[in-house]
Order: sequence, then C-alpha cells, then structure tokens
Amino acid sequence: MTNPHLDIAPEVAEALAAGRPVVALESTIITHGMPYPHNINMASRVEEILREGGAVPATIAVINGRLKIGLSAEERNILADCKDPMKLSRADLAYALAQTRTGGTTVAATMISAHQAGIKVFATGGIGGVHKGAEESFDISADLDELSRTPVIVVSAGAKAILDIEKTLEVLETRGVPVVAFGTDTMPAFWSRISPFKAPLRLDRAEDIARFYQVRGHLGIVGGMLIANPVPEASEIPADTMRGYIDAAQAELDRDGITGKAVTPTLLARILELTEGASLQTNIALVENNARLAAKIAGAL
Ligand code: PSU
Ligand code: MN
Repeated sequence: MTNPHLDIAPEVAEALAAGRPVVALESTIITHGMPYPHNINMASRVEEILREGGAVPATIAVINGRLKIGLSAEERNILADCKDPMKLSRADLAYALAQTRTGGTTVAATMISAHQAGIKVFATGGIGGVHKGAEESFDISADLDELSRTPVIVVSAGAKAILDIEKTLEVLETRGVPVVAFGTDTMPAFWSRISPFKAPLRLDRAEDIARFYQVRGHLGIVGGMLIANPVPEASEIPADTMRGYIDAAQAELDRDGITGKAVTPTLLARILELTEGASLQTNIALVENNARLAAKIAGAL
C-alpha cells in the first residue's frame, strides 16, 4: 500500500491482510443521493448489515483531500452534513485530493479506490448509465466505462429506472461487462423488481458469482462485473406506478435545462417528493439487500 493519498482504516487493512471478507460502499449516495438524516442512518445501517454478514465495511469517500477507505462514525457525519460536497468520478477524484476537497465517490470513483486498496466487492444502490435522450445529450455515466476496466464486483439493484435501461444494457455489452441478474431472468429496475428487458446472464448463488469472477481472472479478462439484485418484494414500487413519477421528474428536468452531474441527484430528489418519500424507503431497502448479497460474495471469494 504505497499510495500516499489513501487512508485505509486499521480494521479494513487488517481484514485485507488476513484475507477476510471486505465490502466497499460508495458515498455519493450519502452526499447527493439521500437527504439528511436518512443518508447517515442508511450509511450506518448498511455497515451493520455487512458486519452481520461477516464482512468488514469500507465506506469510501474523500475528506479534506484524503482518500478514505473505511470511515469512522465521526467521518460519516462530516460527510453527511458537509455543506458543498463534490460528486466525484474518474475525471475529478484526483482533483479533489490535490485541492484538499471533500466529496462523495460515485460508483466509478469507488471502484477505482476499492481496487487501489485491494477490495474486490462493492455494494451500491443503482449504477449510473445511459440517460433518456442520450442520443441528443450524450449523457452516459462514467460508471459504465469504469465497469469495463476495473476488476471489482458491483452489487446493484440494476440500473436506475430514470435511465434508458435498454441502451444501458447495450453499452455494457459493447464494453464487455457481464450483467448478472441474481435469482431472476429479468433485469431489475431499481425501485421495481422487473423491467421489460431480459437479463443477459443469471446466477442463483453467491458462490457462483465468486467463481465467475475468478474464471474471468484466469482468462486475463480485464474489468468488473455488474450484479443486478432485485429489491425485496415487500419494498418494491411496481414499474407501472414508477413510470408516471419518472416521466414527470424528467419533464421538469428538461424544462429547467438541468444537465451534467446534477441530473441524477435532481431526478432522485424530485421522485422522492412525488412519491412522498416512498421512493426513499425503497432505495434504503434495496441498498440493504445489496449489502447482504455483497457480504456473501466477499465471503465466497
Ligand atoms: N445509487 C443510489 N443513489 C445514488 C447513486 C447510486 O441509490 O445517488 C449515485 C452513484 O454514486 C452513481 C451516481 O455512481 O449516482 C451516478 O451519477 P451519474 O449519473 O452522474 O454518473
Ligand atoms: Mn451524467
């Protein structure tokens, strides 16, 4: 571990050295994905779930120019309560370190950081992808490129339904990223268990996911894997119900001319209002569910 910008929490460093399971967690969901104090409650609950599953949690974030691999409760609070945090991806992760800034790491930046620390499994909510209207806006998340180059297993609830899921799947296929639905034939859509699209691959056990990852390594295939784990039935919002809210939020976004990094946080915040908080409860439930699966995969590896 010679990277001078990394602060690996002692507990995480010990687990990695001993070959015990470690699961990374992102922090854009804390800084930009959920309102305070839901964000901080979710962040500590998800860490608890990983521990219950036998894995050491490593929440990744940039605090005052240090790349943190594993946060203390105090550091989690600093992040959740930060006034103007950056939303960091591949393009600006190093900028934040060089300029002593504070920010949440997206899926892309968390994958880069986890890999630097030697962590192979990462749990999130939903990845970024191809936005609706991308043929005009060119808005395609850097998460997709990162999945094609960095060897980390990303456990998600699929692509967020605010995205164009069909185009997101196409780009992932082009970039050679395996998309594995867990225990289902259908691609899940974040708040909903189903989308209109068939999942490219299916596996039913954490051990099988671990084995798939290892065989990719044997073949020298570079890059990560996307696991799409459907939200538990009790917490899902049916796709038909979500569609109206998503269309309304997207129409407001277009009307207000919002682009770039603000797109995903703005859509999520608006959908939270439109669903009167129900989308947030679902978002929390699916992250927790992903943490449970990620702990099993890390154990199997
Ligand atoms: N999952 C959630 N909430 C979020 C995100 C994921 O449940 O806020 C974040 C992730 O960090 C993801 C980012 O990488 O949204 C995608 O942003 P963009 O579309 O700008 O690439
Ligand atoms: Mn974007």
